[in-house]
Amino acid sequence: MLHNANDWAAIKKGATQSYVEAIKEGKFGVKIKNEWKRMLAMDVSDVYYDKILINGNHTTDLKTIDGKELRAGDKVRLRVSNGGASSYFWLRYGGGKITVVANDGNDVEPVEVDRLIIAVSETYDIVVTIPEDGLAYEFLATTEDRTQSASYFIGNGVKQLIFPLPKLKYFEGMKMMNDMMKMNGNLDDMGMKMSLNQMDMNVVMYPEITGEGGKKMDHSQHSGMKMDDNANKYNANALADIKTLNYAMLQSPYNTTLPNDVPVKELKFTLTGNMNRYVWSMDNKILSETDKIPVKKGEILRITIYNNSMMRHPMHLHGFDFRVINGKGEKSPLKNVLDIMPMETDTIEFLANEEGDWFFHCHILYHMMAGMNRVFEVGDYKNPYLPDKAKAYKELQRESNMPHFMIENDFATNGNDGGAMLQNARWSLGTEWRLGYNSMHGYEVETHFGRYIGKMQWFMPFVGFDYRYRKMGEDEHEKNIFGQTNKKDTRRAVSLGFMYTLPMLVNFQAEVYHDGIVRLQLMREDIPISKRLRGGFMVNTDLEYMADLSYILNKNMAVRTHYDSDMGWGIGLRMNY
Ligand SMILES: [Cu+2]
Repeated sequence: MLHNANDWAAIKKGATQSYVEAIKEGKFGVKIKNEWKRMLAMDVSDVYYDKILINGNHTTDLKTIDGKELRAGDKVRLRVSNGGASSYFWLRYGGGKITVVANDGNDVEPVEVDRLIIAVSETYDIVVTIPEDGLAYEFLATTEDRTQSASYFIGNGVKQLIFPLPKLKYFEGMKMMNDMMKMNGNLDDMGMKMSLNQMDMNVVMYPEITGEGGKKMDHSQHSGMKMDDNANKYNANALADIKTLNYAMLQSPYNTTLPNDVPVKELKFTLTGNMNRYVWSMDNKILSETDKIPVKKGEILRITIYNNSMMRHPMHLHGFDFRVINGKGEKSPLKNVLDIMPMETDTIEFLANEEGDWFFHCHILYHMMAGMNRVFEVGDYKNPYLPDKAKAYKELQRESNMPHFMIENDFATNGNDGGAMLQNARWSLGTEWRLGYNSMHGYEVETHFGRYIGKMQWFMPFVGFDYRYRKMGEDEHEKNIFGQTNKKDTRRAVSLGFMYTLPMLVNFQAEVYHDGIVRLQLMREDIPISKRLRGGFMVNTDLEYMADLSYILNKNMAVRTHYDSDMGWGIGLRMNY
């Protein structure tokens, strides 16, 4: 749904990455290479929200605690839980350092940082200090895409604001993705062993770490560190004086080792998915394509997760805290949500000593609903509230692969152009129509039912059904470039074919009809010319062609003008849902 709609969310956030914007920044080559590798615009967070709230308010003043007025030197402990559906937040404080003392409800050895990012559903307990009387210091939560924030002012007096985070350098991010993305859609870490959020490729987009676009920051004070030093290329803490929390810095105050005399079950998962169709999975399988994973009660489950997708995923486990293997040995920290960035590999382990069906899922709710989940079935438990376990699991599988529907139509001066689609993670039922206002222009409806293949889902074989009616003159007939002719006014045809996404995001479609007629077609929609202007084209071997331009007005409307070989030139209003 998110990605079948138009680019309204990106337009609202000022996050579009169109050709015009790329040219202005001298990054047109980067944009073209990005599309050559079949990637859409960089997407830091998919969804646009109108407002960000802390405890229900956009701005909050914390002046007293338990009736006692806050004063200089007071330490305030905040428990910050990220209750967002899909947003990560940067947490920063205007009154000095932030001391992290607990994570996901588990104590950690206090660690002092300048900032931290909190993943969806993570919890951090932090301590901040009021440095001076007469000021109220801002604690600011900013969305990862830096377009929204909410404030919490701690102390009494004049509001002391913290500087807002500068706008992301999207084209730098795009360049980085171009380097990482292989032509086959897999990611290449270029020899870096990435884990625990220590290397953050996104730093290339952060002006406060890597400088304003183009010019590099002066890092001469970091002796022995060169900018092109591959080992630290994405290490935010090595690149700048801003200290950012990562999971390697978390240490439990207690010994968290698991018993060494119980069996260990090792599991490996690869996080998979693709932006183009917004399908998210594990090992390229969604929940509805997998069974529950049986675990014996009392076993240790050790899980290694590799993220081979382009987005970060906050993986959450129900029922247990797990140890994060982060180099702290006996004092490995306990967590129940672990954010895994693209190309990272992380290992977690826990003692499965509680019977039950335990959900393990990405906590970006849109990914969860897309099927990026598994269920661990620990022991053979009985739950009086769940008499039919098999049926309950089927229901969960169904819910995590719900079909979504979209429809659009261009009400134009030369006819109606439109389409409708019903899709889930694998299957697609789509129909397109071109309805002229008279019989010479004709009516055409094409329906395809297909299945997407592969992790990137560039390939979709389908069966099709075409209906077209066009009143032709006496000696007129339609002839394609293969010399095959259609003499009939009315044509009903069944076909077999496939769609394939070519570099530059061009869709190639090949189709053979039951009467032997062959049709090849090239098509691209939504070419991002400028912030709101989109172009598209279609050519096929029936010698039909179409070109269009549309200007996005809002989430559901665009003004569209197009030229069609059957119906000529037209202008209209395109509605999409
Ligand atoms: Cu996810």
